[in-house]
Amino acid sequence: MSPEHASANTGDVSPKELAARAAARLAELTGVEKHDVALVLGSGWAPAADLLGETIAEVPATEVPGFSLSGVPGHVGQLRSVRIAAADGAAPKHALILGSRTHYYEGKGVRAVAHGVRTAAAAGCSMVVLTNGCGGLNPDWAPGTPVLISDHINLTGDSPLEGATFVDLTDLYSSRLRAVCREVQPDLPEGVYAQFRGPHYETPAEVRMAGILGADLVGMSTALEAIAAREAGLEILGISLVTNLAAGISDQPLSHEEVLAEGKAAAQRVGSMLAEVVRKL
Ligand code: 8IG
Repeated sequence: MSPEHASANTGDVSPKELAARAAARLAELTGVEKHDVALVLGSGWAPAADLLGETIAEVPATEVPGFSLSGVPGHVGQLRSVRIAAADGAAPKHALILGSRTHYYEGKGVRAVAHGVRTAAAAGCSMVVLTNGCGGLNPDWAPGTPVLISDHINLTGDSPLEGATFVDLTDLYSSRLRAVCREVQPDLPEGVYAQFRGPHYETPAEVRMAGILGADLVGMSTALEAIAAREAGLEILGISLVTNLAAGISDQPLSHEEVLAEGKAAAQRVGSMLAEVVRKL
């Protein structure tokens, strides 16, 4: 193992310490001492990064302790620092864009899943925007519809927290931040997101089950990250992009290609919405 990648050997370090090391390295590589808001960009959201502001630095995730290469096509393994001009002459904000989400289904464990949001907190962020591409249960939500996450149902059977960490999850997806989104786009729908383990999509029966349990959206990310983000003290905004109707809601089978194509088509629209929201935060 080369010295540069010796950081991958981090089994002996606590998650919080590893995040602190990642934040320190990030500050070194980007030249940005403190970030204000972090964004995790999921399927279909990557082009939004270009609309947020001026890119100050872009760093391969593999150069920062605790991050590893993404195994998913369409997911970019880059960490980006973006300067966002403030709306009203106030000081500019610095956004940290995490383009390299580790999914639970990759089997790297919950620490790897939570590392991005923990690094964001260690880098000084007070908020995180968690985005994803997902399946929708509401037949009125055509592919390409952005939906605010109002709450989640964690169906992974796992937690990113260890030990007796009894964290309150009331108002996990900040109603304050959802209201900011509605200032930008008043007709934004909202819904409950169910995180399945994946990587397979659900069966139609599982989608019906999720609906009975109270879910409007089904996906493979976000809930575990939101829990870790809350524990790390971050305020959370969750936005899903419905890229397909969930299995059995329409009579079409699901394909990853369809998911990527829908994401691409919607990226520009949701990207400019997100940029406007972040300028208001
Ligand atoms: I994009 O229909 C995307 N991700 N679990 N189900 C689950 N994850 C998804 C889906 C979906 N679409």
